[in-house]
Amino acid sequence: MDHAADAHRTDLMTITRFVLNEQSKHPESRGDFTILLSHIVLGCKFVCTAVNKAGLAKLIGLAGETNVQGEEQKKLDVLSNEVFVKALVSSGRTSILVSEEDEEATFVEASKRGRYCVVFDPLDGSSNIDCGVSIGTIFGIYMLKDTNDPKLEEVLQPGKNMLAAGYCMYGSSCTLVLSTGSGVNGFTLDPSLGEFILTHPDIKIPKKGKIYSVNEGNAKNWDEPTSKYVEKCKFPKDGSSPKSLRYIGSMVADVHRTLLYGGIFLYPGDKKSPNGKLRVLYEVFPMSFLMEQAGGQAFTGKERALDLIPTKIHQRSPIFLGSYDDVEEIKALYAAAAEKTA
Ligand code: AHM
Ligand code: MG
Repeated sequence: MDHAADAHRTDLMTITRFVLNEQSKHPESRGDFTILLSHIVLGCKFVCTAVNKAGLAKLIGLAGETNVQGEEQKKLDVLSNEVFVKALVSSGRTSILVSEEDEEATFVEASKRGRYCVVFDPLDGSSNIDCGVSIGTIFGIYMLKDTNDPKLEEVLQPGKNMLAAGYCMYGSSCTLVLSTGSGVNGFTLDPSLGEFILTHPDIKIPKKGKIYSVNEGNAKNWDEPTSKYVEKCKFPKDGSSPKSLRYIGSMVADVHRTLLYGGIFLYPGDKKSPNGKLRVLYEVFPMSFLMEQAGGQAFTGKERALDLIPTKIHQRSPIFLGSYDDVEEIKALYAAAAEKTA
């Protein structure tokens, strides 16, 4: 056994230690957030294990079929939703849950209620499961005003009111990226310990990037500012090099790369889908929160993304997020277009 290596491991910063440290800066806190987060972390570990086994689905039975025990196999996204709903309810710290998988919000029964509302996409990018591409869980957390009388309005709030946001990426490693409103930190699951370890402290997105990320198959229906922007990425007129295109089609993976390497991720509205595809509460807001906390920007084509006030829980919005300077350019193009039509 390598005792020297083990000795190094005693000062590992696990996610629980990290959040406890953060909480100790707020003497009034009662440890509720740490408990809530530990339940989210448990959900992520569970889904990570299930995703890793997905490639063996042929051996253990495909979704919709029955397995050897005669139980019906659940699709991974359905399973992930159940995992998170159960983990969040049993934390005793939540009152309202909004999941991409559930049409209606879940109101937690009175005996298990707590101070938080969690909005989440349990398994985003699930169309990528069968080919083993990275997928992820996205979440945002709001604090309730009144635990005795939770109302849907508590989650129909602008993203800037979120207390915390994060995602977990199930890729070549399992990475959890979290912000509690004072910077962004990344943790990687150490499978031998079963713990998320701080591997990416205080993530800052480069001020300008060399990558743009968008589904160009929709270009035919784009509006003028988006078309002009992408044209500029490919044929810059200021003597700079063209940007590279990277598009995985899995928001967590595309945003994770953007956060670490810089650049811009776009899911614009278009003639067919004026509000784009991505959902405000559990896709656009958490990712915009993280981007801003890392020094980047997030814009809807009209306003700062985190200022948007949603009126429906599954509402969609166009989104442009990433490096500060890159988002500044697309903002300028939308401002110019708005001026022309004014
Ligand atoms: P989903 O919530 O149904 O999985 O869809 C969301 C995903 C995102 O992960 C990704 O950014 C986007 O859809 C890709 O969409 P498209 O295939 O239209 O490019
Ligand atoms: Mg999704």
